[in-house]
Amino acid sequence: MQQLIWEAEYECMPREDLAQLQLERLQATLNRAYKNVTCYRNKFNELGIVPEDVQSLDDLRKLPFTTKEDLRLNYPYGMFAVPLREVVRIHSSSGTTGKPTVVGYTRHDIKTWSNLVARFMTAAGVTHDDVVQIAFGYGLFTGAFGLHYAAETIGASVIPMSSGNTEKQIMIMQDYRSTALVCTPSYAITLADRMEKMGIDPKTLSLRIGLFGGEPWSDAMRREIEERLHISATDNYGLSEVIGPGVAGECQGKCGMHIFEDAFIPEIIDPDTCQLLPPGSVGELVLTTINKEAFPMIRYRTRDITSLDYTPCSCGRTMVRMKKTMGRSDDMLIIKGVNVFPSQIEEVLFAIEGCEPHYQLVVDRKGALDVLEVRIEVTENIFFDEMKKQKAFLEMVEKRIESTLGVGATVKLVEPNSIPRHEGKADRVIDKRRL
Ligand code: DLL
Repeated sequence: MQQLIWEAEYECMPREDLAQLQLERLQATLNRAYKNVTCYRNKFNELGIVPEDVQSLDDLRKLPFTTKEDLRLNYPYGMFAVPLREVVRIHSSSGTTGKPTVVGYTRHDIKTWSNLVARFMTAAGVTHDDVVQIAFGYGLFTGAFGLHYAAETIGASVIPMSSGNTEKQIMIMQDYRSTALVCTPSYAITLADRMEKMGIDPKTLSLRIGLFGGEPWSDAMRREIEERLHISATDNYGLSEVIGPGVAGECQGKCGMHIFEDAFIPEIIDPDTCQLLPPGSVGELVLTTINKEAFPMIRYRTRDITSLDYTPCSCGRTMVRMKKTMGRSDDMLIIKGVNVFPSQIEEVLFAIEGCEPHYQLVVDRKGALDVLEVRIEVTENIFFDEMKKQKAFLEMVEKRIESTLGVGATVKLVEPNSIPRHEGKADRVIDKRRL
């Protein structure tokens, strides 16, 4: 019964039925957006398109893309498809430059959102018996409220701890016997480090599941978190412009995040040419919302680089899976002509014994070339080892980076605890070219 309340019945739908549902919802969304949002109407008119031109899902490709720039130009409420009096919640993107983007939800949207997040939390193993500690910051960021409402929808007990205050966070985890942890993967590492320092063995806690999202993280980092916190760590993805968390989440098979296709239509495009790419290709994820009222997004360019996997999943869900994202195209570094994502370097570092999970990338320009320095914290043992051993270690790390990524980097060892720790999303790149 509960499953039906959350609309989870869509998750195992035959794909032909899903396509029919998507088309009906898409047509209704396009009609509302065209009628109520000047920006969409103008874009459609420029191309000579009306919503009735979309008669099949393939027709989606005729439609114009929406970008962050469109949201900026229509700041704050220009993209809303309902009057403000119907909006019950306002959130904002976590962008650090320029004006933030503003997103709104009707009462119905809040219910849709809670159901979607409840679905990935359930897929990850959360039940009404869980005690869910939310360590995302409460505020304009969508992370905390998104998971909070969903955990309540499931009937779990929610601890709205918010971010930071790491020692208190750990004390509450112990005393209130939290079983599920919600935060960014980098904060999970910060928590593990602090527990180690405080002499607390995570095995003595009740924690069993981690629901991590909001930033890219490698499989190597997942293994590290799972081992150190003794939990099952799952990934979930979303972005405020589209809904917040609740776009996609992993099931317990952990082989990609199921995108909730009854609410979003995903496409993969080449970020340079904007051409649609065939199934399985790596490219930029484009999302269209099909059941949101206040803030419909048509072909929104997420800038996130991933690929879609349509092969059947052992869990029985028929919804497509997106691979862990490599990061945003804006975060991609081009070093000596080679495209490098910080998450690829993370994968290499985490596989090396003696590297702590704390690193920083410094990009600079020497003459006409971009150069990369990888700063890594090392275990106390290696740091205090004699110079010869340190040198051999550095050479080994540099070789691994070069052979995996095809580009050279200078590796520098830094003192234990010298790289800033993260309470929310990690910021690991110092780009001196932009200073
Ligand atoms: O980070 C929404 C969210 C909150 C998702 C909590 C999951 C959990 P924004 O602040 O708008 O919204 O940032 C969205 O963060 O475009 C991605 O680049 C990145 N991102 C989010 N989740 C993941 C993930 C929230 N699981 C931007 N893996 C997105 C990789 C992610 N990147």
